[in-house]
Amino acid sequence: MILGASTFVEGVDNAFLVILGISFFFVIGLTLTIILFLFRYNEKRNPKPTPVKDSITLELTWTIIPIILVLGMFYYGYVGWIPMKRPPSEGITVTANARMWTFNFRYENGRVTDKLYVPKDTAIIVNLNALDVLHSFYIPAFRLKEDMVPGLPNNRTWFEATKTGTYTIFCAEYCGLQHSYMISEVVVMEPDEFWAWYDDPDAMTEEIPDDADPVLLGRQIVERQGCLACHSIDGSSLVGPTFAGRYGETITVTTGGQQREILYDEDYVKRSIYDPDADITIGFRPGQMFSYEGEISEQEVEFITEFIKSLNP
Ligand code: HEC
Ligand SMILES: [Cu+2]
Repeated sequence: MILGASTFVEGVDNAFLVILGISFFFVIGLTLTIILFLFRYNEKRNPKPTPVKDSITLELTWTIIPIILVLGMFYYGYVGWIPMKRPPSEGITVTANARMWTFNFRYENGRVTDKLYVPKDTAIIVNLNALDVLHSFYIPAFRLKEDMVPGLPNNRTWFEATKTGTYTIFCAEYCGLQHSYMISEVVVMEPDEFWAWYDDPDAMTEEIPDDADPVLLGRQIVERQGCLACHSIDGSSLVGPTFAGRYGETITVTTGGQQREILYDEDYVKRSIYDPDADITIGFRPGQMFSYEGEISEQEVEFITEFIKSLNP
């Protein structure tokens, strides 16, 4: 079987192999029977058909055997599925946020990352939080897939990784144009390594050094937040307008159904981030971008503004 690294792997793989085995048995068995009958009972060899009527043996055979097979499939499927539905009460809780088209992960100590870092052999309870549309949290190596439904209370899943390494997380629900870019990774570490990472004070401090380059910081935020899935920096239009060469221009937007001219300045960038549907850029659709209020601070908006400014020729 392909690489597996969680406690669910055995249950899911067993169910899969049992069903696959039964399917193979029937494909081969039925094909051989068809071929055999083709020779044995063709018109030349067997000119007079003998109808079979009321064969209790036959009836019982094709009732009982399929029942056993189907219940067998059910049994393996059920045994593999039940642990997924029973998250343990002890474990590390992480909140996975999904939005078009990125994941991020928030830990109980406030740490936010774009990859999911977890310790080996520990139960991880994942609260699933979809901020815009339906997404699905899918880690093939863990045999884990759970829909992320906006507004669904208690939407969660859990897993326990059994091998260190890096495994892919996919979004498995078509969620718009750049859906195929909605990929992240889960990094499984040894527990002591994980706790060192988790408690790392350097990673925790939000303080920004005085000599940090605001343009670079802005770029990092824009990359981390997944803005570039919708906004190019080379002048081309994606889902949203490009960031390049717009700053300081007078642009046309629709505000409350009325078209108006407006200056693309710091206030406009801020309003676009916190209340995207207030001014709709001409040629683009409302309802595509969702507010980042509460996720992007005012200071971060300033860095983003500096970054957008830097894209002017
Ligand atoms: C899902 C796609 C999507 C994502 C993700 C997205 N935006 Fe947007 N954005 C749009 C669309 C569509 C518009 C144009 C419609 C409107 O004005 O609301 C827009 C408009 C804007 C504008 C006004 C641009 C102009 O030229 O008029 C700014 C500034 C902006 N977004 C910044 C951001 C930032 C910063 C992020 C990341 C934190 C981001 N956007 C993430 C789709 C997106
Ligand atoms: Cu998605």
